[in-house]
Amino acid sequence: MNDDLRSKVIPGVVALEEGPGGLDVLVVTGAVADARIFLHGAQLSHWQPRGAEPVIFMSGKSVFEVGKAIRGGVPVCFPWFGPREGLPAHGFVRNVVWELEGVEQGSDGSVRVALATQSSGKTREKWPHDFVARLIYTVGAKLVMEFEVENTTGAAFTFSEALHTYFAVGDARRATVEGLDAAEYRDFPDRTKLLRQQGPVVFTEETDCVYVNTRAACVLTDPVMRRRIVVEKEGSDTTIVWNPWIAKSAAMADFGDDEWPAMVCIETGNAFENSVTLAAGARHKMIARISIGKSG
Ligand code: TA6
Repeated sequence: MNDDLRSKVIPGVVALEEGPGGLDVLVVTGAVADARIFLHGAQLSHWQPRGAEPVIFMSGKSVFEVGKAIRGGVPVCFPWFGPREGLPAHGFVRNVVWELEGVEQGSDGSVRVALATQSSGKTREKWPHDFVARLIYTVGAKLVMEFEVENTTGAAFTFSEALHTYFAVGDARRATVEGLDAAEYRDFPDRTKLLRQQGPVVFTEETDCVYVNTRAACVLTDPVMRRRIVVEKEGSDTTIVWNPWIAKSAAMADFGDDEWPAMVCIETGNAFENSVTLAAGARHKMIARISIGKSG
């Protein structure tokens, strides 16, 4: 660990450790919650409020290699959401090591962790714009994720984004997601088709829905773990709900064939018609606030 990083840890609260695949991991042991955050992709892989079960799902088959996405946790999708011909799906910032900008303790026992990444000659080959991306996690009784993009070029650019959060559930087949009733969504694989959600989202098959023009909070109810996970957001007009189900799970090498019942993704983003056009020198911030409660 270099001295610069060493100066950014808090003994007994935030440690920098060598994680799987030799990737640097920030281990947060806060007064009110624990978390783990890879510098690779600035990807949180664990959040556990004191006295609760872990809230975030990680695949047991994930690879841990710079240049490859970690499967689970909160992948950061930028500067595009979804596939792009000849380019990495969900953009490239989840595949690079971010800078640790700093850590600090809050008066409420929370721990804030600030990370950043920016454009380079290599990124410009994939996306011809200059930017700084910053991600601040507040690890507390709630998990707050603030993702900010700054346009450091001399002209406007348009991007799409998502905090692609994998939630741990007892059984996706019994889970429901409320908050999207009547919202329009782009289905999969035909994303040109706009449908309208009726009632809660339930999981009876592969589910890959991009809900557009919605700023609603979502509530994931998990009767097996007897908990509710609430996802509130700001600066986000798109919510994506995903469960790969059986066939897609079997097709993903970095995801266990039998892992799909244990997770539901509720992703906070701006994509498709909600993509963001950012003026030169401007900044855009998207915030997701995750909290848990008892249910049933
Ligand atoms: O958020 C849903 C989705 O876009 C799905 O289509 C699926 O591809 C998922 O993301 C995971 O993408 P990844 O590139 O991480 O395998």
